[in-house]
Amino acid sequence: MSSEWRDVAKKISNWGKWGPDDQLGTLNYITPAKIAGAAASAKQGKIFPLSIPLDAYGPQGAHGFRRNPIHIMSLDGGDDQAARHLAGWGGGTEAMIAEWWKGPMRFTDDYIIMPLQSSTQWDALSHVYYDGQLYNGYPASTVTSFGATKDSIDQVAGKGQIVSRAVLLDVARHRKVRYLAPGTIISPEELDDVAKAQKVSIETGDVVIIRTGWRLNFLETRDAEAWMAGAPGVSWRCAEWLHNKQAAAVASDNIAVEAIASEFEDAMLVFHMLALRDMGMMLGEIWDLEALGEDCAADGTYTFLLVAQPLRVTGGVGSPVNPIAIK
Ligand code: UVW
Repeated sequence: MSSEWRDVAKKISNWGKWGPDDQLGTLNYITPAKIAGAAASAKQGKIFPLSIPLDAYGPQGAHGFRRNPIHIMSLDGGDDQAARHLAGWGGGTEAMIAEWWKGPMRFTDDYIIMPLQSSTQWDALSHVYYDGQLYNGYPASTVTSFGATKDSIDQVAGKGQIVSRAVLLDVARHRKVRYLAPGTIISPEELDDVAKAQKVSIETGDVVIIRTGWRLNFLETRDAEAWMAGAPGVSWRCAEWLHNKQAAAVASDNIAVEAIASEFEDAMLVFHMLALRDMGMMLGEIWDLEALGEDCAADGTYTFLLVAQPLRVTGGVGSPVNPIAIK
């Protein structure tokens, strides 16, 4: 059994750094001065939405606990004659539609049913735990059937916390491939090489966004199971790299930021454990970085303002997000 990652976990732990009650973790690096500075990196008025479509055709496979979002219409354009057809139906529905439909106004309504982790998303700090504890030492039992009472996504959303400067590290373009080969593991040394080639440095409070091109693999194959199992991504060793850079958060275009193939025989998703639980660093997953990557390569500007507020889901352990990069 390897204890190497546990030694690193102790070294990079941020527990207590922002006080015993902290639930924001490395988002604390985003100060008002940082936000004001980040706003200055929006110079050209170019906007890049970084979410994938929120629909039933996304990259979630048919495994146990997640599905693609399901969108259902509860009132549509075919309900124009609803008041006439409901005459005699009785109850509140007939009365309401008769009243609301008496003039020319009609409206449409819809629902979305989805796991909060099934599309472009943020993982909240309560999404992963080990040895019975979450970030900052809270017991895992604080994530109850009613939701996370500690380290939840609404802690972040309620404070409007995810606005900062972001840096795109385009690993796929650096390697001159459309997307990384299945199972590729990105080392911290490679992140340094990419940053150097792009002439950017990571500053305290930056959101680091790593492009693997893996979104293109899904669009080509539409094979959700293979897309997850073969996902390239960062090595567990990149957690310490991000810690040393004092990054505020990290995001990527794959399913887990890290490569799914484990570097340890006896532990999965080690980067998740180190980032979320030990460092208190949120992970952004399944982001669409294609248009942004092309633009950054074209103008040589890999830094921008990022506005990526999660939904304010009370007790949520994650949230869908439509991140916006502004150059
Ligand atoms: C897990 O893999 C547990 O979660 P995600 O990749 O959505 O963070």
